[in-house]
Amino acid sequence: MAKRKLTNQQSRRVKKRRVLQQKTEMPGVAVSGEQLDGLVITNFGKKVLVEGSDGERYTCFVRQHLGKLVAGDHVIWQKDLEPGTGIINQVLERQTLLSRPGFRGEIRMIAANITQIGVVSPIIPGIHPDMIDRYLIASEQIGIDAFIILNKVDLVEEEEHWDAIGAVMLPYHKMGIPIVLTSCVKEHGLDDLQRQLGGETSVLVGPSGAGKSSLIKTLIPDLEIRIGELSAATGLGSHTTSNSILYHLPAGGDLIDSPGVRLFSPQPCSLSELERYYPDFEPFLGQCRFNNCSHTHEPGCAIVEAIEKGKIADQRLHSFHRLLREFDQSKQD
Ligand SMILES: Nc1nc2c(ncn2[C@@H]2O[C@H](COP(=O)(O)OP(=O)(O)OP(=O)(O)O)[C@@H](O)[C@H]2O)c(=O)[nH]1
Ligand SMILES: [Mg+2]
Ligand SMILES: [Zn+2]
Repeated sequence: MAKRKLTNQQSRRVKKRRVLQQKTEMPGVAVSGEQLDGLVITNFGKKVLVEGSDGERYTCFVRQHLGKLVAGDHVIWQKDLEPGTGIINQVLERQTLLSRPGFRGEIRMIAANITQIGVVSPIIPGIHPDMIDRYLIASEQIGIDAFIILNKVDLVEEEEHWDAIGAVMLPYHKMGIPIVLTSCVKEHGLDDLQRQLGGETSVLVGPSGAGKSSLIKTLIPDLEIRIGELSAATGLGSHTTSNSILYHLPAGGDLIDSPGVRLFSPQPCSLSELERYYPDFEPFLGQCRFNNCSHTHEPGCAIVEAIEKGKIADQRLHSFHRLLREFDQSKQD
């Protein structure tokens, strides 16, 4: 385990370095027809909003063979005749990509070249550990870090509620995952959040209404104006987020806002791979009576025993079982 962790950490560092390198390698000076480097701010259907190395935004067509693009993509593009427009000729290799399976099994991209995932969970109506676990698994699959934002702390009315919140969050705390408490209404926890985001390219994920866009608005004071500019460029409104959008943070780092997802799923994987994404199971793995134990109904299951002794939280095995069933189902489809 210790060895694997080290390797994971190393690969995270390498990925982060590559993302940063790709950014600093972007040359400047824009001349018409010249191949330029750009950063995809958002994809709005047939066109893509690109930020050139001059800091200006350009509405670009995408050459058909390139497929879909997503916020965070690094591209090579050229200016078109009409001012403020361009054509994307190439997408640079993505160092990281967060995606999810769509309804028809197609891949839906959420953000590219990210170095960490911020899972936003509103405290009210309630924290869903299943949802948190799914994003933690995705971050492990991609090989980047994750942290948790508990938003809307202003809505907690009774002190006792905090005990319940503490109990749900304990497994994550023990796993060493950073947890930030925020309120957009009371502007609480923003310094902590800023610290967590500094120098990284992060994506905020979580259910619709969690407050992802609100958090970004509180972090970027002049955002209202920029959202206006963006809506004008894309023709989209600015309420429920429908496409991922990249923002530069005034204090450093980039932050990608993503549309709320009702039920996010990580990439389907085998039982033994899934076990690896539950570091709290690790001390007990290999101790079940059957070596292909699924930790559901088998006698002599060391994981179930650890739960009975309070060494693993119930909620974790619950999310594990749900994912196992879901992955089995997807195999049969
Ligand atoms: N009380 C309270 N309300 C909040 C807080 N943060 C956001 N809200 C409200 O929650 C609602 C949803 O906020 P959004 O920021 O649009 O949520 P979102 O996660 O971006 O949602 P999608 O774009 O649909 O995925 C809005 O009415 C916000 O005003 C908070 O800290 N406290
Ligand atoms: Mg939003
Ligand atoms: Zn077992």
